[in-house]
Amino acid sequence: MIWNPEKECADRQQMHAWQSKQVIEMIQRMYENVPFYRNRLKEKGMEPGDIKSVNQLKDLPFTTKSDLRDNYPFGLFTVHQTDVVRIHASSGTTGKPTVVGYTQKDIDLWAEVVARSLTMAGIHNGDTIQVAYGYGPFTGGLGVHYGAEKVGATVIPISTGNTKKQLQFMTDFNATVLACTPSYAAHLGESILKEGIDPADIKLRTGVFGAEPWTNEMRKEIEKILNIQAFDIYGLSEVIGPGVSMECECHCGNHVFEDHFIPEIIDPDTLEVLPDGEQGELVFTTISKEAMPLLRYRTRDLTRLHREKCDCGRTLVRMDKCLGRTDDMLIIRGVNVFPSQVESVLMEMTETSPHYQLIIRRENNLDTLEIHVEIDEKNWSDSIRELEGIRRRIDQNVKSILGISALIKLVEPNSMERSEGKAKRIIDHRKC
Ligand code: DLL
Repeated sequence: MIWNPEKECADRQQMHAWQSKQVIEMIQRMYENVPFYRNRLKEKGMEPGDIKSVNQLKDLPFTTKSDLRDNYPFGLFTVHQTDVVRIHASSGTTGKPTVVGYTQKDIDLWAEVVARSLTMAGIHNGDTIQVAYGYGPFTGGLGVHYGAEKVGATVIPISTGNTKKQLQFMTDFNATVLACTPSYAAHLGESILKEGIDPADIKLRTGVFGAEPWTNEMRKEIEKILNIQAFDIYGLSEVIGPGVSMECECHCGNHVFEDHFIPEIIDPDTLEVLPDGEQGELVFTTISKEAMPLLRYRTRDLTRLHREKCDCGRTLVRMDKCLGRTDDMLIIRGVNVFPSQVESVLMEMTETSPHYQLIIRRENNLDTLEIHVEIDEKNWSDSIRELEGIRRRIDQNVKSILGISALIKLVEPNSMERSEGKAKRIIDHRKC
């Protein structure tokens, strides 16, 4: 089923016309209400009347996370505080959080795009969805919650953590859908086995996982341990939260709800727009949000766009699975390394568990990469020779993918800290 066929299956011409109309209105609103945008447009010698079509987006100025921080907390709001019904915030690792405001219409729009997303994963009013994303300033919990209610599903708003209670609710309330980060899904899967729960008591059918990068190899692992079909949901608080894009049953990239969020891919160095199929930084312009619309917001996420026909019937542009951020890209001895590359190697091996961490140091002016890998319970051994065999295989596979060597350290099953939200995959001592 398709939640909103008119928008999700629109032909390109219709979509283009809709986007142009919305962009023109949005620029006008930004110019009138937000000094920051007014100044940025003036610096480019532009006025709202100059914008006639969405094709001119490429000539407009970008917005960055530091612009959001500089205008903390409400400097980019285009509406009066009396019209703002909700505020979310994401805490960065440093400095001030980024703040997002919503009018009632924005909240309704958010529920609509999440309803479209859940429907894309085959979720319906007969389902019971356990929402194990965090509820609070983070957008995961409440974002998925409202969309799930909109499709008529029964929501278990359990939030993150308390794994025993998660498993109790999952079995007692017959949850059919699990929504959480992929790393927490992996942890819940292994906890089912550890707690001695009969897999027949778990009725899960579908997983809606996102908020952090995860590879297709990790997908296979989670699907196996939970006996479900896993779908990728993408989003960021600045744009709205979860529901910016979603994977359909064809699993060939995430459909972007481009009638609300227009994506572009740029070269992060030259800032030029790249053609479809080329990898670069994802940029979003929100064209229907009221409280805090964003003009060409640089997400720092790296991906590609595709417009080939999808077998599901939707015509919405697709983005590839987003496997890293420009700020997660490690440069180690001059080589670019993403944690997702390491993940794909580890998840292809049967001896490793889905828990790993990359530790980077600088010693005598040389970068070193240490990879801590947790071994699967079945493969943990007292025999040094056996463990050394596993270590050597990981070493060779990592080297062939990354092109540099790393120090591989095997750690005991269940010894690494489990994350309930976004997993911390990198510890970079060079930045400490
Ligand atoms: O993580 C919103 C969300 C909640 C998305 C629940 C999906 C599910 P932020 O905390 O603002 O918002 O973090 C946004 O997380 O720029 C990406 O780097 C990363 N991210 C989100 N979804 C995915 C995904 C939420 N499916 C940042 N794959 C984004 C890879 C993702 N990275």
